[in-house]
Amino acid sequence: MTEYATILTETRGRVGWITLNRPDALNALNSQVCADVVAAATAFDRDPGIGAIVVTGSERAFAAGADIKEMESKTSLDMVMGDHFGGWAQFAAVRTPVIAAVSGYALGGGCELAMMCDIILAADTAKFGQPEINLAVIPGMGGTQRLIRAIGYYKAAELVLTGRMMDAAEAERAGLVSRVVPAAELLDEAGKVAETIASKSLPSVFAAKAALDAAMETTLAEGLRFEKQAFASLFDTQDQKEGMAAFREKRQPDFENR
Ligand code: CO8
Repeated sequence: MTEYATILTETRGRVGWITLNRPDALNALNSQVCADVVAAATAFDRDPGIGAIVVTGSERAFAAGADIKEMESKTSLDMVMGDHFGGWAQFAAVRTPVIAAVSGYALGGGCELAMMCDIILAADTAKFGQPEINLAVIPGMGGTQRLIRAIGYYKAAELVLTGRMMDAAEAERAGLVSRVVPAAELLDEAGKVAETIASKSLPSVFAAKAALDAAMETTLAEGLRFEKQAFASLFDTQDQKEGMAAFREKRQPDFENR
């Protein structure tokens, strides 16, 4: 298993785990974190033995944002040429479902990283926000776009324009998090969700994620066209035959691709 400077990685069964590991900086996302997370997620994504990925942080912080100290002296040209935007876009594009297990602060880039994932499980201690406005900047890793799609314009606008944080309960009511669990159970729950996904047939999981992604990015008509095609394409897989035969024969399916 590759060693990374700012994250820990582990494979448990068919689940790849990425743990942000900059405790002194509340897991602030610097360029090394970006490179490490992208490399680890890409490696898991290319491994047919992996069916789901969990990204988590520490009890105190999922991630308290992009690294302010690293960004402070940068020019706009530095920001563009540094290509962190491209790196994070690569993370958002992995085919394998990613579960964010969020405990403590998920602020700025931390909230945006969680929103690049497919499922957000929050500990009851989690706090979400886009406080960039307090630094005289704005969200830069998707916050203005993904937050609106998740919780609607008016709530997103209030958070982005005031920098206010939401606790886990408010985030769940708003639709930002999939589920809130007691902090002590967060990692177990994330593991269970990931194992459940990883037990399915991989081509259908990839197709489902791609169709869900399409819904975030395109019109209803385009999305429906995409879904119809993806649905039909799965009927050429052995796993579809096995899944439907197993239903008819009242047994568990034994998928080839998992
Ligand atoms: N960057 C760098 N260091 C950080 C960050 C950060 N985002 N957050 C915390 N730290 C460091 C602190 O400086 C401190 O270090 P030190 O002990 O050396 O002084 C250590 O972590 C602990 O932090 P605090 O002492 O502040 O802990 P508190 O419990 O008092 O406060 C908070 C916790 C409320 C989370 C506070 O740390 C805070 O407000 N952090 C900043 C939150 C923030 O503004 N985040 C947004 C950053 S901007 C951003 O994310 C832009 C995203 C788009 C980037 C696009 C690039 C591609």
